[in-house]
Amino acid sequence: MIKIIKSFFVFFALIFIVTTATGAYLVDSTTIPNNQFSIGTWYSPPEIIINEVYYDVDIPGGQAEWQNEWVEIYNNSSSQVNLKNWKISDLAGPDRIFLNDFIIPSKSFALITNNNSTWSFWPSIPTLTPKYELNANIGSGLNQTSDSVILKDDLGNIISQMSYSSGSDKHSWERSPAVSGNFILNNIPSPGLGI
Ligand SMILES: [Ca+2]
Ligand SMILES: [Ca+2]
Ligand SMILES: [Ca+2]
Repeated sequence: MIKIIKSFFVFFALIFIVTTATGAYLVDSTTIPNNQFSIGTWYSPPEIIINEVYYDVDIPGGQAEWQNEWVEIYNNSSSQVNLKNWKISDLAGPDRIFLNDFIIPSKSFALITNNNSTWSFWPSIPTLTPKYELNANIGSGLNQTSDSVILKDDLGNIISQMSYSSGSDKHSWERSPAVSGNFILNNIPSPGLGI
């Protein structure tokens, strides 16, 4: 009897040693060398919308037309956006780059002009409206009857653009309703505000 028990013990001990040594019991996963996975991120540009273009300047005192044109944009994204290194141009170009920080809070308007003299002509601009001076024409300057405004991100993707092929003295082109509407000729420009 003892001999039988010893034989069983030796038998199972051998099975244990063999299976452990070969790993037969231990392999429960598959490893594929040099096979790496990463989660891709789609580029989702922030939603910045050209909302108003003041192309036909009415400034008493003879300010140069192209110094005081302005473009109003709106950040329709859910977070603030810094437009540093973004670009704005007209149809003829060239691109003008926002070389400095240009931070627009979520759901807010912001304004772009050539010269900071523009702001003094528009006391209605809300105090907190972000304003950017290019110290250069918007592109080559906004023509009175036909031109485009094009906004590109830092990678050169066109984020928003509008074109017009007619104009009226001292009017702006503005979206009505604000942000979502089509452009209409507006005889009461509204920098920093929607209509
Ligand atoms: Ca103009
Ligand atoms: Ca132009
Ligand atoms: Ca406006």
